[in-house]
Amino acid sequence: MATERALDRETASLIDDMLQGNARALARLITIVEEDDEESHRVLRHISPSFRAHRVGVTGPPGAGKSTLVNRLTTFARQNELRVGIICADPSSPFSGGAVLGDRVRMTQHYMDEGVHIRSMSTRGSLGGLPSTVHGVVRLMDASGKDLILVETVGVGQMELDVMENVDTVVVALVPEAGDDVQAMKAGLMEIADIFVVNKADRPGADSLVVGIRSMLDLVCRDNGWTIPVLSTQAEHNIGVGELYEQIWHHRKTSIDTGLFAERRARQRRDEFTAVLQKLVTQEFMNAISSDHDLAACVAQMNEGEISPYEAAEEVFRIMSRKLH
Ligand SMILES: Nc1nc2c(ncn2[C@@H]2O[C@H](COP(=O)(O)OP(=O)(O)OP(=O)(O)O)[C@@H](O)[C@H]2O)c(=O)[nH]1
Ligand SMILES: [Mg+2]
Repeated sequence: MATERALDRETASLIDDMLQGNARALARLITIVEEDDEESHRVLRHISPSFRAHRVGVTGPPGAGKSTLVNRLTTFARQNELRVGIICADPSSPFSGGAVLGDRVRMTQHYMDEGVHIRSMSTRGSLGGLPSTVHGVVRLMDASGKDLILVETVGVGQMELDVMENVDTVVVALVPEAGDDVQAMKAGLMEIADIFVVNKADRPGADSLVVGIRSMLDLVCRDNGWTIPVLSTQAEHNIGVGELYEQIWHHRKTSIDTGLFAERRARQRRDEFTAVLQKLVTQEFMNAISSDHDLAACVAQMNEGEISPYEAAEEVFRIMSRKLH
């Protein structure tokens, strides 16, 4: 299979440089991994199997102040001499209204800092979809020696929720002016949040939103040793973000102590394994179909409506399994 081919010399030396912390090598490897093709798999196979960094997802509705929070959290991390990786996932979505430029403006102070690597990613052009490319980029950032990786998504779709399934701590940011959309969204976000933040607490309605979220949380009590905090922040004015920073590390420590951390990482590894395996198997089967007479005939029958897609898939699977044995 093509993925078994060795890395070419240039990529191998990029990996060496990246492992030494070279930012240009990291940026180039991220570009390779974003392509989500065979080369990308080859790169990721050479990366450590487990994560060193703590990975934090920051999600919430458009304009909630996620990037401003990420920027402030980065400042705290840098004060503690941690190296930070930032991924702004899908900034080109119609929901976030050209946030790439905005994110750059909000994070200018960190753009010049060698201890911070910022990457904006779009879902477009990625075969495996946003979640798998984000995982790959997180892996690279981790391998390059980052201590804290912050992933920002706009929490609206399944893809973004999938990204959040693959971090260690999920921060959900909401804002007081939240309308009905956010009411609906809150239910989905409720399931995944480890920490709630009511940002823009300088606006009216913040206190009652905090109370509202707390009472919703009382209803969905998760008996896992972690009480989900509901914090209020003013990211713009750097108020309350210190506490958020503390709570992130507190969540890490508590979930390590209770065993949830290891459980979560094991589940993520299984999911990632299944996703990669599915992709490889599908690819291999598709290649086989185009070069094998029996398989092609079976698919042609399905195309003509003579047999059902279920029948065809099962028949292809049967023929392939026989070949593999
Ligand atoms: N009043 C007020 N405004 C804030 C606060 N925090 C952020 N903002 C402003 O809210 C706007 C949106 O902030 P961003 O950080 O870009 O929000 P975002 O959630 O990353 O936005 P998208 O990525 O586009 O979804 C900016 O104009 C910020 O300056 C706050 O605490 N109070
Ligand atoms: Mg943003």
